[in-house]
Amino acid sequence: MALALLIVLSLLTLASCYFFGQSWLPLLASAQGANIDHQFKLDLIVLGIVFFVTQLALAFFVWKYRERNVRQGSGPSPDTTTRTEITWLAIAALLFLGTNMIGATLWADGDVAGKSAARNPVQVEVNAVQFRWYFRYPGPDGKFGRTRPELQDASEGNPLGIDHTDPDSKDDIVSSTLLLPVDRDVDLTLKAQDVIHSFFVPTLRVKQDAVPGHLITIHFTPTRPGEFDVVCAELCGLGHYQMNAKLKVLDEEHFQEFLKQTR
Ligand SMILES: [Cu+2]
Repeated sequence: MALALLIVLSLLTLASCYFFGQSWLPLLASAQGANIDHQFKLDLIVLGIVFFVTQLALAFFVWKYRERNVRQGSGPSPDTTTRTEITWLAIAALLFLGTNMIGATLWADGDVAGKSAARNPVQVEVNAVQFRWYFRYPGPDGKFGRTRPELQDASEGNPLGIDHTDPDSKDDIVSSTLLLPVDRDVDLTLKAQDVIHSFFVPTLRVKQDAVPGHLITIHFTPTRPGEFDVVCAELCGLGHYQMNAKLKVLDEEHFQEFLKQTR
């Protein structure tokens, strides 16, 4: 029986390592995504080695310490066990803290905080509302017009509650598709009208919660023209499954055309 367990555990471990060794990541379409993919792979390799070694050790010990007539008191002393446990705990803590700290730096890279201001970023305000996305561009003046919650009315054609008496709002563009130019820095400001949503574009490796009452900024550079999925990654209500939109990454010329046409 112990031998059977040894074989089954070893085979399961090898099969898991084989499947996790395949590439599961979607197409990469942003400049920052390469670092995130690298971090994913690093985590997978480090934790994969830990998984492989511990599972094989488990299989071996199941077999080695199988039930049989053993002399009492021949096991390791309690002192040895405590020392081994402390060592393992310290290694595990180092591993998790280490990978977390690298991850935190990567996460901070995607946080705008004035980072891209000097490079003329494309500004878009992302509005999440059960169960739709609205993308607002500031227009040629570069300023978003004022919004007022009491003016929000999708049936009146003003889902964001834009105050049309504000001159800055005159040239604002609202779109249900996110259009962005390729190879230019993008600053998104995330807003939520009702509950917490999560703006997720797998190909950009961008995922950030949109929280009511907060303006959350993220930053990235699309590197590949094409059409990609924008989904909500936070269970936000009954219609959560249909809360998706399209991201179209265009060359600069077509992007400028879109801005002109919709004005
Ligand atoms: Cu949602």
